[in-house]
Amino acid sequence: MTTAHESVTPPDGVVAPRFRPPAGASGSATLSLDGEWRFRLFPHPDTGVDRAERGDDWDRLTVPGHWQLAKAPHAWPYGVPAYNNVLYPFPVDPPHVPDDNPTGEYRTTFRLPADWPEGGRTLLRFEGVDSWFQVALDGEPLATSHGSRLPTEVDLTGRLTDGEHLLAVRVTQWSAMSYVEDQDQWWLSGIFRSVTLEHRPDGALDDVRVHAGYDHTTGVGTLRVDAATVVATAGAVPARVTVPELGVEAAAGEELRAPVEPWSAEQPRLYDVVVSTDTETVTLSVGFRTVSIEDGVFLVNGRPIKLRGVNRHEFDPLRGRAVTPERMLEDVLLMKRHHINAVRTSHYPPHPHFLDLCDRYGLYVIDENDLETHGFQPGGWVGNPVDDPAWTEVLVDRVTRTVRRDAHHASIIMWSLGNEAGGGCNIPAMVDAVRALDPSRPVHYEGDFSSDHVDVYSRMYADSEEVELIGQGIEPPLERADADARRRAMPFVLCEYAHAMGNGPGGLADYDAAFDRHPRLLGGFIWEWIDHGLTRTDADGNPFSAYGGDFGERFHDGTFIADGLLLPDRTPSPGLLETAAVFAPVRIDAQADGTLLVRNRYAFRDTSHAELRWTLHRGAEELATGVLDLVLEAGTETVVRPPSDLVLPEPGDAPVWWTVRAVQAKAEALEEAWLEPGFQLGAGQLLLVEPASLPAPAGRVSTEADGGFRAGPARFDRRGDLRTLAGRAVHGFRVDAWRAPTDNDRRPARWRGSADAEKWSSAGLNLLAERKDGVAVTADGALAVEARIAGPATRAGFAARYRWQPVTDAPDAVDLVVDIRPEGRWPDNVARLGVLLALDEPAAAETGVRWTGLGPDESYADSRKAALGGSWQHTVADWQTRYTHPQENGARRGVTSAVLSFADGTGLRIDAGEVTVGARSQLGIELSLRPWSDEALDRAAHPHELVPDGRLWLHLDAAQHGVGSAACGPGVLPNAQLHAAPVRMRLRFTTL
Ligand code: IPT
Repeated sequence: MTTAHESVTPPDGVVAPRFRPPAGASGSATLSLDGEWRFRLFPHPDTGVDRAERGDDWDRLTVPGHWQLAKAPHAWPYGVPAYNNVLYPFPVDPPHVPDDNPTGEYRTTFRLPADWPEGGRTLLRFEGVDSWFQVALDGEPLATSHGSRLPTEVDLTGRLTDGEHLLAVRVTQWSAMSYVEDQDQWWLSGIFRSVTLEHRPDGALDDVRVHAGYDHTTGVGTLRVDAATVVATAGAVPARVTVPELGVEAAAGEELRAPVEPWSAEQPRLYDVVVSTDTETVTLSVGFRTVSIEDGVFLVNGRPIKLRGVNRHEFDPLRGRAVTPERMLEDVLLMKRHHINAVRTSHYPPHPHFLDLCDRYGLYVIDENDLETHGFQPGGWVGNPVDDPAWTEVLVDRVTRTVRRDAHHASIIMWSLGNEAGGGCNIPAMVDAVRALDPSRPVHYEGDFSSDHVDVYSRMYADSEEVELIGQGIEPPLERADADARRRAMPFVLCEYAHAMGNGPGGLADYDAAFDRHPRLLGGFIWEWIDHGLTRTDADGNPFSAYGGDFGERFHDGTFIADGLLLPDRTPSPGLLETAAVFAPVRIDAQADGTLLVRNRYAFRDTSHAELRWTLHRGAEELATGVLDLVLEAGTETVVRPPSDLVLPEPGDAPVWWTVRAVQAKAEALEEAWLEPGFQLGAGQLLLVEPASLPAPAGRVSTEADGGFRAGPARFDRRGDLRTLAGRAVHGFRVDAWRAPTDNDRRPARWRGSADAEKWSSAGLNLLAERKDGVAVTADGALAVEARIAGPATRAGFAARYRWQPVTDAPDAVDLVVDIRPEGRWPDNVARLGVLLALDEPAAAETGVRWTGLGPDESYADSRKAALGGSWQHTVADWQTRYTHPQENGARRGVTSAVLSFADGTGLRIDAGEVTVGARSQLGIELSLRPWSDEALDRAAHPHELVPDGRLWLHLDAAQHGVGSAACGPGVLPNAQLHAAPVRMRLRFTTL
């Protein structure tokens, strides 16, 4: 038996999908039905409730919204959100879904306003209902629909009176359509986008198709608007088209030509286009632009562009996918402010207003159809709707509704059929339908592995080495020569890459460099924009970001939902800051010959809006400043060096840097001045003067009465264990090689081999212990402590030598040279190499830290473009990155000195002298500070579970392993791997 919500037929009783002008474009009357509705949830679709039932005594629930989140973050009276990535949370048996199928009955009443126009037609429009629904007016069933992220219109003409009307909507959580809406996100149900009544005058502009192009050889824009009144009587309608700003006018269906400023994401120029009939006027925001593919290169307005993009799911930590216009604007502005120029609307059409914002602020969009059937993959794709003719009509309906809804947006440069939906007969059917409606945009679908049907070669998570081969056009061939030749002539896009889960992504700069090198590479979309952590409160009322399993779901995918560049509350993660630095339109990079390479990476604009300001600085101390007189044409580059008359100071206690920043010189002409003068468009620096080396220590340790030792502010017991430093008890001091694994460390690179974190624990790195092998005072007065550090059950270990020596004329200082030598067989990499120091400090979190080194934010060996040399300050609390799932975070690299200011007014200064890892010597150490241990960090499931333990934990590392992107892609590349190697570090501790 197949019930209505299990039927595989297109929506029924609805208005035929149309190229509807965007909301607000017409002056015709509308009435919003958003607000408080009556609601009851039933366990089965067969609710037994009459459609004429008003539900006056039912619960109240806000539309738009998801019923699971109706009382978030405190209560879940209507079932909980549940997170699945790939797998269906019900038996795979299409089109059937379980009997246990939460079903919401919604009721609202409305009256037409007194001034509602006479005549014409009235449509009821739903922008998005998840997943299947039936609509009844005044007890009479009118329509059934689906396509959660697509609009549905129901014609109410002839049914509306002056009186009150009862609207009843029954929504099921599961339906046959759940099989094609298996995106990696929370399952959330209900009327989650707006509901409106829309008046359509007779002779209205129901269907408006905009064809706008730009000829870059002549500078002429072309425009044709096809207008039709389709709701009542299908057919063209006589309409006038004017572009007031251009002073041109034509009849609908005729082509207009005029010199224009083209639209691009860099300069999102829009023109008002006014289309009018006798009864309706519609004002559209039109961008003139042409997308083309020539010689395997993707062009906008005749120029090659690069997509520096992100995958965006709609998400709000309290409202789920019911995102507000404010959130959408916040997303767009955050993207623009971080130099993101493209969005893939993974994996469904977003709220239409988001696309208005992309047009207006300038983002290239791949608009993706609401289609994913990933849950068939584990079963070898058997039964996949995408390869089943019974589904053709429904799938073509879906994708054409997408095109019709969104085609007027200049920002959309490609259509995407969907995501992870396998292959089969419905792929060409959808492609043909899309091309028939809109031949002006290329079609994308990554799942068409041989690119037989699509226009661009798309992949996900290919590593940068393979991308490099594809860029050169020398990737391994497809078996079929014709398919291979066709694909080899296509531009290449990474529809997903640089999986941003937790601490990461590492290696973004390697991809970006490849994109720049090869015209075939169109760029890509980082996975993904935001962590979908839903806010909930724990038993004590503390709010936290919940991921899979946190609502008691028994079948879920845990932390994998937290893989974005933004934390759930939209705090930019260090990964987003790195993205901004790597994607910078004016890239400034140090070169081996001591110069800076400045590249204008805009496709269309010169850099006259930017000022290149330089400073010569020692730490935070400014020594000289200036401005470089430089304007680069689009796509050009030049080399700059410090002015020849620049006077460099003698080496002092901090490195001297020449830092060049390209900054916005004047505000852009957008209404909301999102781009303020001073906004950074790119930055780079040169190290001009290394700090003076630390003077040799040359003091003598003293022996204490109890057999222990003293060296300046450091006291040791007779075994050579450090017991106090700077007047604080020491709870531990030893070589360390482990870190609280990141989400990337926990997974094998591209699901092959074993995860780094596993290798580390099998080598015992998470359980290291130290054995003292000897303690002696050397002839020159130093305390030399020999030790061996190793974990259980392994012969591998580290031989360490700590050499402590007081500093002549500096009674508050002690010098330490650490030598670490790996012994035995080591896994192919280790997490870190350095020393761990735990000091007694009740107010560890409030401890201030001022450091000279890279900053102000964390950086890792493969995520380091954002960090710049200088002097920075924080508290230990602020030093932490609160990743949604706690893990290693906060490393500051290149640290030559750090001053800790304790709550009691005392302080400790740490200086780093020479540091070598293997044969390589480097400036400074990597510093990490925490008010809790790595073990506690590793154990915590959520950041709010971490509580200071009364100690200050310091990692003074020579190096740390990179972060990579193994959570769903390549691991740490060879250029950022840390192998067990001999290490030497000189450190100096001074009590303040
Ligand atoms: C890829 C999906 O397309 C995306 O939606 C997301 O789930 C991502 O993985 C992981 O976060 S598919 C995967 C098989 C590469």
